[in-house]
Amino acid sequence: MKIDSKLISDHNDPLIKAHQNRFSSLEANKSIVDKLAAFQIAIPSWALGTGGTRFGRFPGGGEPRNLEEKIEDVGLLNALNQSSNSISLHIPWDIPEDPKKIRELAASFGLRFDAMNSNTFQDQPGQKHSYKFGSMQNVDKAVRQQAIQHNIDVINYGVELGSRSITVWLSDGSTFPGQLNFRDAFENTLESLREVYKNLPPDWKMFVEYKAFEPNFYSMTVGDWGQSLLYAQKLGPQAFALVDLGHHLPNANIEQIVSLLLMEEKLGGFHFNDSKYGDDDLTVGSIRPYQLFLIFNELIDGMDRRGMNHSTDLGWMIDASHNIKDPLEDLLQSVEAIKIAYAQALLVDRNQLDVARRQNDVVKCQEILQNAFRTDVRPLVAEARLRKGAALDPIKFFRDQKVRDKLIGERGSKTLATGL
Ligand code: RM4
Ligand code: MN
Ligand code: MN
Repeated sequence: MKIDSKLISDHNDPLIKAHQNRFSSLEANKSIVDKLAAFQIAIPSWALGTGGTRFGRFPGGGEPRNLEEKIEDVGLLNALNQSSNSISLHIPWDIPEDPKKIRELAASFGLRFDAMNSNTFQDQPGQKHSYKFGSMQNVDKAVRQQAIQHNIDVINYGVELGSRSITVWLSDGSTFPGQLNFRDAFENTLESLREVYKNLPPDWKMFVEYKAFEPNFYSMTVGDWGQSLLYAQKLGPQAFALVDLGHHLPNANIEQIVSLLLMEEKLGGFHFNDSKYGDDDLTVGSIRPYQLFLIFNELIDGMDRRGMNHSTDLGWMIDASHNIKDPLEDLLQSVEAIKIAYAQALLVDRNQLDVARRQNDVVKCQEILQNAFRTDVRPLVAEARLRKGAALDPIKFFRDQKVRDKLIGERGSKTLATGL
């Protein structure tokens, strides 16, 4: 389904006056609209269908049945918000059978391919060795070799699609004390990652994503930012840590982690989501919007200090699972939440904050941060959309145009998307 730009202007026309009134109160901050317009967040191919828990899954209708339809869905999202001009693929859930065609299809929607993701956390039909006891850490060299080769295959697919990075998330670890020699597991994993790293094209990045728990519950071999950083440092300049917001132990200070990884030039990218308890993969900003703002505050501080380009120098991606909401509406909410947090963080008066810190004026420091956080920046985000020809209110558009019903009409009510 392609969205006609005339439909978007018809949607915007009756809303524009109210928008202009709201925007006028933020005129003083209009310089950040360009930054907001440039900021793009990649959509994961595995989050376009309904997710589930280990207890059950309740699929909705009209879910994309194949990679082509997933690309269409991301094209649709991007037409509505002009903020997601790329898709991130998980292999083998989304193998591009004809990469050239797939690349052209994506380009016809104005999309490119973000990070490629490998999967050595599930066994695939016909696979020779099992990952039951880990992949890159495995005590058996043949298993490690299989995992290495899979990652190399993923890079090769990515090269054909024009991607420039691979994200390696390993479920490796142990579930019971004594099961694993921690050092051997680390060293096997490092050696395996090195083999993959050797196959990186020179303009590629490798993201090493950590996670504190699940599916292993006693130890994880890439369990926290310290371990990710160790791997990334040992691998070389093309390797970086990747922060998934749901992968920390409760109450971790993620903004501090981000700040230090940036300082070490080892922050590669982000998987945005939100959570209450663990890797809940909920809509970004639905539970802890203040934390998200604090993270963006550190991101901007650290990136500006190093002269980095906000929109292109780190990998920005959503990694979520939509169990009870329409996946497309959920993704629109997530992208909006990210842009709101980014806009609020751009409002922080860094000079004033610096002065207040030097004076140990704790109250003032908090005031500065919270003044920014409590500013309603939604008109700025909407203005950025408007300038790019997107919808002022993407969810309203989605509902008014009955997009889901149309997708059900095209694809049927009993479709199942690959993914989580
Ligand atoms: C993991 C992790 C990875 C994602 C898989 C599906 O928990 O977040 O990034 O690829 O889930
Ligand atoms: Mn992730
Ligand atoms: Mn996760």
